[in-house]
Amino acid sequence: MSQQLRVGMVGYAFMGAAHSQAWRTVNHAFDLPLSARMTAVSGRSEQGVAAAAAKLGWAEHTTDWRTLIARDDIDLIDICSPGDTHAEIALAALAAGKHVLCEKPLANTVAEAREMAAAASKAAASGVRAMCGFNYRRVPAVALMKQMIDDGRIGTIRHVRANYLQDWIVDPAFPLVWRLRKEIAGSGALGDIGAHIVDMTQFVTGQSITSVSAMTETFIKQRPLPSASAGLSAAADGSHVGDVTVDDAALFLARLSGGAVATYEATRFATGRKNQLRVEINGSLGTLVFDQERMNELEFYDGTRPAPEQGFTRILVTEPDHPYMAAWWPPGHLIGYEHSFTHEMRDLLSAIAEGRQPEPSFQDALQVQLVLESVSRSAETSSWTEVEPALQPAF
Ligand code: SOE
Repeated sequence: MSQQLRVGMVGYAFMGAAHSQAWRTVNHAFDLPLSARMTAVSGRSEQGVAAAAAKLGWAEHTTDWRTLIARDDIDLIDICSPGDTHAEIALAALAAGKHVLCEKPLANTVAEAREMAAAASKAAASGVRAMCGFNYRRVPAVALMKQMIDDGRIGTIRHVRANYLQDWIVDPAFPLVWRLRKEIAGSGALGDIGAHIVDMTQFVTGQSITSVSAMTETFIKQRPLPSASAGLSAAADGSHVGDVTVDDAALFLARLSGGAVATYEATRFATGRKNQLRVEINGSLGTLVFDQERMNELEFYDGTRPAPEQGFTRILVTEPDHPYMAAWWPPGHLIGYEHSFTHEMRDLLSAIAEGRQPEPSFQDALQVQLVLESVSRSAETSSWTEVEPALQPAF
């Protein structure tokens, strides 16, 4: 019987459900020295969190996340709550000697992200680990993309072209939910989905974004207040609408540390695109393309082949020697979005068991936060903006 790693999760909405599925399956899919135990989940609504515990497979539930941190029978805190809660919960958990998995983006501000990265670095000295949940790194086709770039298969990288397109708030009648309020979410499409393509492109290329030139747009400026409009009161004129205080779309040019040039687009107004994350990397010897809507495939143009044979090939990323795939089905049988979270938990449990730093670390996530902040500043000033380096903490 492997040693248990007892988990307490904060939040039980979309990411809480995705993480729960991963905690339920990780030890059935992978042979690991640590076995996850879903000890307790916390949420603000007693009725809601009780139902979530039963549905998602948590042994206990609470309405106060602080009780999870106070328990000596919980080893890891998994933060799946909105961005305005990440810093307080992570800092308390690290101070209590708990490992931390925190959903992306790490925080709502660079200041919070810095404090979290410093606390994680300090905690690491006593074997406490912290990781940020950029799950798309763990899609097998993305991991294969990184391997092929690292192996030089497309040569020197010239272009990075990354889009993350959604359309769930195109309807002006869609209510003013928490993701549309800066004080809770920190930013809009930029931090929610732009963070993913920033992290993914830096991960697969091994290059970091050094400067940006950006624009953002909020197409619908006011929206109806949601029925349970916590923290919102009707407008002074009695109307039940509220101001959208985040970006609906963020677009930016970028330069990367290894000389590549890049374009990024993150929007919630790409009508018809439900969750299309697409990254194309052009190199001196070839091109690689990942499209989340065809997430079991990788397109590869090998410019080193004899001219008559050149063309884009479609690699079906389901072979046992493809990243993570030996755990699943025979070749040609596909996996889904939820498997990236199971792979995330596999890598986190392995790192904890082996006493090493899981990636992306809070320091890696701080660097993403610095890019996001530079994009916002560039959009506000309509100017090219350098990305401040994420200096390692003093200890
Ligand atoms: C946005 O709606 C969202 O849920 C992101 O927050 C997730 O990170 C992404 O994986 C799916 O879309």
